[in-house]
Amino acid sequence: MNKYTLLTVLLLAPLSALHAADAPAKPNIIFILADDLAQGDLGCYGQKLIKTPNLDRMAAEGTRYTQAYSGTSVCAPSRTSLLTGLHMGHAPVRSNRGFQVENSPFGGGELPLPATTLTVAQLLKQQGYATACMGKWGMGQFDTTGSPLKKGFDHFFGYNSQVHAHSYFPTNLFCDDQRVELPENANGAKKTYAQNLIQKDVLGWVRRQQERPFFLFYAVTLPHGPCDIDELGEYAQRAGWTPRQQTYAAMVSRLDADVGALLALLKELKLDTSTLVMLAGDNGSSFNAQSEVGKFFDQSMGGKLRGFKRSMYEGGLRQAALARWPGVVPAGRVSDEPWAFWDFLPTAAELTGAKLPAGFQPDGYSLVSFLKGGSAPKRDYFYWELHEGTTGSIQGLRLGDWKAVKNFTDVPTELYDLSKDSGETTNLAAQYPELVAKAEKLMSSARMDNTNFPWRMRSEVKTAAAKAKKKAAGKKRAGE
Ligand SMILES: [Ca+2]
Repeated sequence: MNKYTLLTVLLLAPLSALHAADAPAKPNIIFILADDLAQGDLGCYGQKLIKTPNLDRMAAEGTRYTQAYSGTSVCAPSRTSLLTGLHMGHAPVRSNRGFQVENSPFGGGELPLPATTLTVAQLLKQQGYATACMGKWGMGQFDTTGSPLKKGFDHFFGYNSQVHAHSYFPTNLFCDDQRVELPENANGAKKTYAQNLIQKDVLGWVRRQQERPFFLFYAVTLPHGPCDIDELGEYAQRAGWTPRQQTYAAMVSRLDADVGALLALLKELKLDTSTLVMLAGDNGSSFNAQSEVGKFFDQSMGGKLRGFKRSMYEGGLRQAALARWPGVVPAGRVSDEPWAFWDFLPTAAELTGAKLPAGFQPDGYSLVSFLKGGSAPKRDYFYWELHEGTTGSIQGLRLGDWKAVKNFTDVPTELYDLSKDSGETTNLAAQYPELVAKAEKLMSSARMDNTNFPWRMRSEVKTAAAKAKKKAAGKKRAGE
């Protein structure tokens, strides 16, 4: 062995030893984000009709959280919060918003993350991690500052744009920033189910990560609409179920099976004791609790959670959330303590010894001690906002067990006691005006204005929507 070979061996030794050690200095980190999953969809949260054996086992082998909160109640801002450590008062993306670069070869996308916004992937890349995002991105096309490849990910596979992800049988996906053509799906043919390709890419990528610790952000599109799948499996036999109910159940069970295969791969590669795997929904269900899907699968969990996607009530914000890391995260623990997506970046920083840049203050707190079996970090409040075309601007704030919701309608700020009323049925605002005043003050001080997201009353949004509809109808008539 010459001195250069020896030097190479010495340099590589600590890296190759990482996977073999029981308590690695730099564990692998996987965050699986399921799109529009309702907390009650999983067997481990009480679901009786949809089978989720792998996720139920993941919960039994790890910890299940009953009060984990998303960044907000729709996709792009919720993901932004997860990746940036910022809550909605400071996040650069606060709604789903289309964004089109003129003459872009990639087509439309969403409002991009700014160049100056730090992501957890950038932080971990600086720590020597291999990084990948598979599934759905939605935070900037490849020719914008928000490209996943500019936000710390070495590799991307799937849908960049949320709108593109509204097809499960698309005619193309993206591998990094290169189009992967799927001509077999042209003209509405349903030959290749995108999730199958995405899952294959995930498993292949993990298998190739033998030299360095890795961070995988697996942003699964399941079970987001449209209800569509290649195989109904056992649900094809369910008498009395509607096609939509069969399909939705099959999509949740596919999510379960695909996560199961990933966990099995970690075991096969002897990586499961050196890998933290977290899973959560990105926002509440897409379905109203009284709908064909919401009611049939009891997504409100017997009225325990009010509201769904696009709402500031618990059903829009509280997620199914699991963590598994054998030997580190306690097995079989169920925690009712609250935490939120903006805690993920500080958690990853502590786990890997990453130093946050000077001047950067995340809104979240590290969950490392909590994950290991301790208490959740103490904090003054949780804060959410959202600016969607259908809802106008809305705000939510949790203060201890109190929850304030401000819908910017003619109904003033609502107040609920989550310790007795997780279903937010009884508005106690009139009885506790001092608490309402405190919550309103915090809703103001927790946030900074962002010119991309001006406040809009729900009534303004409705008037604008009605005008746009009238104009569109007029154009249609004129064209006929
Ligand atoms: Ca979503």
